[in-house]
Amino acid sequence: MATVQAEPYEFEFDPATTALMIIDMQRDFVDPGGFGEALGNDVSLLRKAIAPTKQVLDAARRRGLVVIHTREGHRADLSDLPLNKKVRGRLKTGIGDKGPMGRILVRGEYGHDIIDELKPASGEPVVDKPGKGAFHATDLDAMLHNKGIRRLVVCGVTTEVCVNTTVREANDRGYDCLVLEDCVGSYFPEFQAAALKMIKAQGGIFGWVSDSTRFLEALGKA
Ligand code: C5J
Repeated sequence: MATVQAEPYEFEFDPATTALMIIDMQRDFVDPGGFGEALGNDVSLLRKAIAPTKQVLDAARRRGLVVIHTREGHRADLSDLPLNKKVRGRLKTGIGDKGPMGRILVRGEYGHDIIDELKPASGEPVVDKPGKGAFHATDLDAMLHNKGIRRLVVCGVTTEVCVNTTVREANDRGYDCLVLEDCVGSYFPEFQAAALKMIKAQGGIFGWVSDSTRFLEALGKA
Protein backbone atom coordinates (compact mmCIF):
# COMPACT_ATOMS: atom_id res chain seq x y z
CA MET A 1 0.00 0.00 0.00
CA ALA A 2 1.18 3.54 -0.75
CA THR A 3 0.03 6.67 1.06
CA VAL A 4 -0.56 10.08 -0.52
CA GLN A 5 -0.85 13.18 1.64
CA ALA A 6 -4.30 14.38 0.62
CA GLU A 7 -7.39 16.15 1.87
CA PRO A 8 -9.44 15.54 3.94
CA TYR A 9 -6.93 12.86 5.03
CA GLU A 10 -4.34 10.55 3.51
CA PHE A 11 -5.32 8.42 0.52
CA GLU A 12 -4.05 4.86 0.54
CA PHE A 13 -3.69 2.86 -2.64
CA ASP A 14 -2.20 -0.28 -4.06
CA PRO A 15 -0.82 0.39 -7.57
CA ALA A 16 -2.07 -3.04 -8.67
CA THR A 17 -5.71 -2.07 -8.03
CA THR A 18 -5.52 1.62 -8.96
CA ALA A 19 -6.17 3.16 -12.37
CA LEU A 20 -5.21 6.56 -13.71
CA MET A 21 -8.20 8.14 -15.48
CA ILE A 22 -7.65 11.08 -17.80
CA ILE A 23 -10.93 12.73 -18.64
CA ASP A 24 -11.74 14.48 -21.93
CA MET A 25 -8.36 16.08 -22.71
CA GLN A 26 -9.70 16.67 -26.22
CA ARG A 27 -8.59 19.27 -28.75
CA ASP A 28 -12.04 20.83 -28.87
CA PHE A 29 -11.89 21.64 -25.14
CA VAL A 30 -8.20 22.32 -24.64
CA ASP A 31 -6.50 23.50 -27.83
CA PRO A 32 -6.42 27.08 -29.10
CA GLY A 33 -8.77 27.34 -32.07
CA GLY A 34 -11.13 24.62 -30.83
CA PHE A 35 -14.81 24.61 -29.84
CA GLY A 36 -14.08 25.73 -26.26
CA GLU A 37 -12.21 28.79 -27.39
CA ALA A 38 -14.82 29.52 -30.08
CA LEU A 39 -17.36 29.78 -27.25
CA GLY A 40 -15.26 32.57 -25.73
CA ASN A 41 -13.40 30.54 -23.12
CA ASP A 42 -9.78 31.03 -22.08
CA VAL A 43 -8.23 27.64 -22.85
CA SER A 44 -5.00 28.51 -21.03
CA LEU A 45 -6.88 27.74 -17.81
CA LEU A 46 -7.27 24.15 -19.02
CA ARG A 47 -3.85 23.91 -20.64
CA LYS A 48 -2.17 24.48 -17.24
CA ALA A 49 -3.15 20.89 -16.43
CA ILE A 50 -1.30 19.36 -19.40
CA ALA A 51 2.29 19.37 -18.09
CA PRO A 52 1.56 17.92 -14.62
CA THR A 53 -0.82 15.37 -16.14
CA LYS A 54 1.89 14.29 -18.58
CA GLN A 55 4.26 13.72 -15.64
CA VAL A 56 1.66 11.64 -13.84
CA LEU A 57 0.89 9.70 -17.04
CA ASP A 58 4.58 8.93 -17.65
CA ALA A 59 5.06 7.79 -14.05
CA ALA A 60 1.88 5.69 -14.11
CA ARG A 61 3.02 3.98 -17.29
CA ARG A 62 6.47 3.28 -15.84
CA ARG A 63 4.88 1.81 -12.68
CA GLY A 64 2.44 -0.31 -14.72
CA LEU A 65 -0.80 1.31 -13.52
CA VAL A 66 -3.89 0.75 -15.61
CA VAL A 67 -4.41 3.95 -17.64
CA ILE A 68 -7.82 4.86 -19.06
CA HIS A 69 -8.67 7.85 -21.24
CA THR A 70 -12.13 9.24 -21.95
CA ARG A 71 -13.56 11.39 -24.72
CA GLU A 72 -16.91 13.13 -24.71
CA GLY A 73 -18.64 12.80 -28.06
CA HIS A 74 -21.27 11.28 -30.27
CA ARG A 75 -21.88 8.98 -33.18
CA ALA A 76 -21.71 10.62 -36.59
CA ASP A 77 -25.47 10.15 -37.04
CA LEU A 78 -26.04 11.78 -33.61
CA SER A 79 -28.37 8.95 -32.62
CA ASP A 80 -26.86 8.99 -29.11
CA LEU A 81 -27.27 12.75 -28.67
CA PRO A 82 -30.26 13.56 -26.47
CA LEU A 83 -32.36 16.49 -27.67
CA ASN A 84 -31.79 18.43 -24.44
CA LYS A 85 -28.01 18.28 -24.95
CA LYS A 86 -28.38 19.28 -28.62
CA VAL A 87 -30.48 22.36 -27.95
CA ARG A 88 -28.94 23.47 -24.61
CA GLY A 89 -27.22 26.84 -24.81
CA ARG A 90 -29.09 27.93 -27.96
CA LEU A 91 -25.73 27.89 -29.76
CA LYS A 92 -25.52 28.96 -33.41
CA THR A 93 -22.88 26.27 -33.87
CA GLY A 94 -23.31 23.32 -31.52
CA ILE A 95 -22.70 19.59 -31.20
CA GLY A 96 -22.70 17.87 -34.59
CA ASP A 97 -22.28 21.11 -36.55
CA LYS A 98 -19.17 21.99 -38.49
CA GLY A 99 -16.75 23.67 -36.08
CA PRO A 100 -13.18 24.93 -36.31
CA MET A 101 -11.72 21.39 -35.98
CA GLY A 102 -14.38 19.33 -37.76
CA ARG A 103 -17.88 18.40 -36.60
CA ILE A 104 -18.15 19.40 -32.94
CA LEU A 105 -17.87 16.51 -30.45
CA VAL A 106 -18.40 13.88 -33.14
CA ARG A 107 -16.28 10.73 -32.95
CA GLY A 108 -13.60 10.48 -35.60
CA GLU A 109 -13.31 14.25 -36.04
CA TYR A 110 -9.98 15.97 -35.37
CA GLY A 111 -11.30 18.20 -32.59
CA HIS A 112 -12.90 15.27 -30.79
CA ASP A 113 -9.61 13.43 -30.35
CA ILE A 114 -7.20 13.60 -27.42
CA ILE A 115 -4.44 16.22 -27.55
CA ASP A 116 -1.05 15.10 -28.86
CA GLU A 117 0.68 15.72 -25.51
CA LEU A 118 -1.47 13.08 -23.77
CA LYS A 119 -2.02 10.70 -26.68
CA PRO A 120 -3.12 7.25 -25.47
CA ALA A 121 -0.47 4.54 -25.80
CA SER A 122 -1.32 1.33 -27.58
CA GLY A 123 -3.31 -0.92 -25.26
CA GLU A 124 -4.67 1.93 -23.11
CA PRO A 125 -8.47 1.88 -23.30
CA VAL A 126 -10.25 4.99 -24.59
CA VAL A 127 -13.82 5.25 -23.33
CA ASP A 128 -16.12 7.17 -25.66
CA LYS A 129 -18.87 8.68 -23.57
CA PRO A 130 -21.97 10.49 -24.78
CA GLY A 131 -22.59 12.12 -21.39
CA LYS A 132 -20.69 14.07 -18.79
CA GLY A 133 -20.08 11.11 -16.49
CA ALA A 134 -17.74 8.39 -17.78
CA PHE A 135 -19.95 5.59 -16.43
CA HIS A 136 -23.15 6.66 -18.20
CA ALA A 137 -23.82 4.51 -21.30
CA THR A 138 -20.27 3.09 -21.40
CA ASP A 139 -18.52 -0.16 -20.47
CA LEU A 140 -16.17 1.57 -18.01
CA ASP A 141 -17.55 -0.13 -14.89
CA ALA A 142 -17.23 -3.59 -16.46
CA MET A 143 -13.72 -2.79 -17.61
CA LEU A 144 -12.62 -1.63 -14.15
CA HIS A 145 -14.27 -4.62 -12.53
CA ASN A 146 -12.58 -7.05 -14.92
CA LYS A 147 -9.19 -5.47 -14.24
CA GLY A 148 -9.71 -5.63 -10.47
CA ILE A 149 -9.57 -1.84 -10.04
CA ARG A 150 -10.86 -0.33 -6.77
CA ARG A 151 -9.36 3.18 -6.83
CA LEU A 152 -9.10 5.92 -9.42
CA VAL A 153 -6.60 8.75 -9.69
CA VAL A 154 -8.39 11.40 -11.71
CA CYS A 155 -7.08 14.10 -14.07
CA GLY A 156 -8.78 16.01 -16.89
CA VAL A 157 -11.40 18.59 -17.76
CA THR A 158 -13.58 20.22 -16.79
CA THR A 159 -13.35 20.01 -13.03
CA GLU A 160 -16.94 20.97 -12.29
CA VAL A 161 -18.59 19.08 -15.13
CA CYS A 162 -17.12 15.82 -16.47
CA VAL A 163 -14.57 15.32 -13.68
CA ASN A 164 -17.09 15.97 -10.91
CA THR A 165 -19.83 13.90 -12.54
CA THR A 166 -17.46 10.98 -13.09
CA VAL A 167 -16.15 11.10 -9.51
CA ARG A 168 -19.70 11.07 -8.16
CA GLU A 169 -20.65 8.15 -10.40
CA ALA A 170 -17.50 6.27 -9.39
CA ASN A 171 -18.10 6.92 -5.70
CA ASP A 172 -21.61 5.48 -5.92
CA ARG A 173 -20.19 2.38 -7.58
CA GLY A 174 -17.70 1.79 -4.77
CA TYR A 175 -14.50 3.28 -6.25
CA ASP A 176 -12.36 5.60 -4.13
CA CYS A 177 -11.22 8.61 -6.17
CA LEU A 178 -8.21 10.85 -5.72
CA VAL A 179 -8.45 14.06 -7.78
CA LEU A 180 -5.14 15.81 -8.53
CA GLU A 181 -5.89 19.52 -8.34
CA ASP A 182 -3.13 20.70 -10.69
CA CYS A 183 -4.13 18.03 -13.23
CA VAL A 184 -7.76 19.16 -13.58
CA GLY A 185 -8.96 22.38 -15.12
CA SER A 186 -11.95 24.65 -15.56
CA TYR A 187 -12.63 27.72 -17.72
CA PHE A 188 -13.96 29.30 -14.51
CA PRO A 189 -11.52 29.64 -11.57
CA GLU A 190 -14.37 29.97 -9.08
CA PHE A 191 -15.88 26.68 -10.29
CA GLN A 192 -12.47 24.99 -10.11
CA ALA A 193 -12.15 25.98 -6.46
CA ALA A 194 -15.73 25.07 -5.55
CA ALA A 195 -15.69 21.75 -7.39
CA LEU A 196 -12.55 20.64 -5.55
CA LYS A 197 -13.99 21.79 -2.22
CA MET A 198 -17.16 19.76 -2.85
CA ILE A 199 -15.22 16.54 -3.40
CA LYS A 200 -13.28 16.74 -0.14
CA ALA A 201 -16.05 18.32 1.99
CA GLN A 202 -17.74 16.54 4.88
CA GLY A 203 -14.91 14.09 5.45
CA GLY A 204 -14.46 13.35 1.74
CA ILE A 205 -18.06 12.97 0.65
CA PHE A 206 -17.09 12.05 -2.93
CA GLY A 207 -13.35 11.44 -2.55
CA TRP A 208 -9.94 12.93 -1.91
CA VAL A 209 -7.95 15.85 -3.35
CA SER A 210 -4.18 16.10 -3.60
CA ASP A 211 -1.68 17.27 -6.23
CA SER A 212 0.69 15.70 -8.72
CA THR A 213 3.81 16.27 -6.60
CA ARG A 214 2.41 14.45 -3.59
CA PHE A 215 1.00 11.66 -5.77
CA LEU A 216 4.28 11.17 -7.64
CA GLU A 217 6.17 11.04 -4.35
CA ALA A 218 3.87 8.31 -3.05
CA LEU A 219 4.01 6.38 -6.32
CA GLY A 220 7.78 6.57 -6.30
CA LYS A 221 7.85 4.85 -2.89
CA ALA A 222 5.19 2.24 -3.72
C1 C5J B 1 -16.50 18.28 -19.98
C2 C5J B 1 -18.19 19.82 -20.72
N1 C5J B 1 -15.62 17.40 -20.41
N2 C5J B 1 -17.87 20.77 -19.86
N3 C5J B 1 -17.46 18.68 -20.86
O1 C5J B 1 -16.42 18.74 -18.85
O2 C5J B 1 -19.15 19.96 -21.45
